[in-house]
Amino acid sequence: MTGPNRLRTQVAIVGGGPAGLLLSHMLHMAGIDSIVLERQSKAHVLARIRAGVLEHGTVQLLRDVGLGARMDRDGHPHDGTFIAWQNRPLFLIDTKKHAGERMMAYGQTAITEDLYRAREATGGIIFDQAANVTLTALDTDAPSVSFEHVDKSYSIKCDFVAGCDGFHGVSRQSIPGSIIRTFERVYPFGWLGIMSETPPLADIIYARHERGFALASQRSPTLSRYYIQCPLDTQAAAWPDARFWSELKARFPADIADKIATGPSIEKSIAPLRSFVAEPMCYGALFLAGDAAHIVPPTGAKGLNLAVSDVFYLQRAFVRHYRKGDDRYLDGYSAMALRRVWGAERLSWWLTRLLHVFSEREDFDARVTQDEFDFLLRSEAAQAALAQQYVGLPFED
Ligand code: RFL
Ligand code: PHB
Repeated sequence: MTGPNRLRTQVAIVGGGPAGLLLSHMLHMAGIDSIVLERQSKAHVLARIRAGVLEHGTVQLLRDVGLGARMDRDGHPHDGTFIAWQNRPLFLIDTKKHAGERMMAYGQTAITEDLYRAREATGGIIFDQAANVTLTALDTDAPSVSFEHVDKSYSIKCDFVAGCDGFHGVSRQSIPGSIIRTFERVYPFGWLGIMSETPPLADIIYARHERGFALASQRSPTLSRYYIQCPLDTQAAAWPDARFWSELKARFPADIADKIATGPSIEKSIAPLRSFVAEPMCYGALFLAGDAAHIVPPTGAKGLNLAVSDVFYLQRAFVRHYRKGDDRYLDGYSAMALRRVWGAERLSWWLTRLLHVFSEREDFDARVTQDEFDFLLRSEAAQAALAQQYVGLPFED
């Protein structure tokens, strides 16, 4: 190991997922330099299959920063998401009608590819396979980040550190325990997801059935994404494709199940469900964004969208700092970001409770949940409230 090699940048960004790459791209557009440190290889980052549904604000922001071309060509805009509840009429969370805005099905994998391409085209510095990333002197005016790459060690002097390294990253853990407070809820089930090269259903549909929750989603006209609620100890190997398809179809009404085109899966994985928030989202020169600060269960499709809104607030704060010497947005970053975070946490928690089967739930709770859905079917006001939250709250000025 040689080094340390000394580097200097304005913003050191830990994590090269969507939050870190988008921040780096937006800072570059504003003339602010950054270095991105990513633990995994680029191939690994681009192979991860995750989110698929973008809020209107996310779509607009990606267009505004020059990342809209492929999304507008290949993404699938839609008027909302359906809920197929066993023995009840099909219900649409109608974002077009109640919020005047549409959503977009476009995969996180594709967004990450678009971001990598944009950063590489403009000479962005991304160290992938960066090992032992360590944040130091965060509460001083000389913060730094050290790491190892290939057979060299490096130390970056910077003005700020952006912690965009996801739930398992080092950034949040670098905040002293006496400063940070965390809030958590774990759910007694996960989602088993598959990707298949089959034409998807025309719409995104959440299914609520006594056998458990299921979801039909999409990535392209020839690529489908499906999920089923599963026990936490489920092994993907115990779910050969035939078993998955038959369980999936059993959870949808027969007329929808008949339209699901089956075929070999090209990916199969299990994700546990968790709600988590860390407060505050900053400490000295460190600012957290995305999954590094908060996790939502995927039921509301909010995780990636929250990462994008955090990045919007954070880049604006850095731009004000460097251009105008105005730290109002930096000082207010955590409080402003957390207002949006808690809104999404509440919606994701509520939809998760509404749509999943909790085996330990008392009969009383099950009836109340049933009534919540029946009220939604009857009440335009409840429909509008859900649609406004699902489509995403506007960014604050
Ligand atoms: P990421 O994507 O986890 O990226 C963090 C990056 O940091 C790297 N890293 C480190 N780098 C350097 N040093 C370290 N010590 C490091 N530790 C970690 C990691 O390798 C990684 O590359 O976080 P980010 O950027 O904040 O993005 C968040 C989103 O990925 C996440 O919220 C969404 O995927 C959540 N999500 C969904 N969000 C939506 O908005 N809409 C959806 O439809 C949606 N569906 C989903 C989802 C997440 C899912 N899973 C698998 C949890 C569906 C699923 C199944
Ligand atoms: C997805 O397409 O992966 C997806 C869609 C809706 C969700 C979560 C994930 O709520």
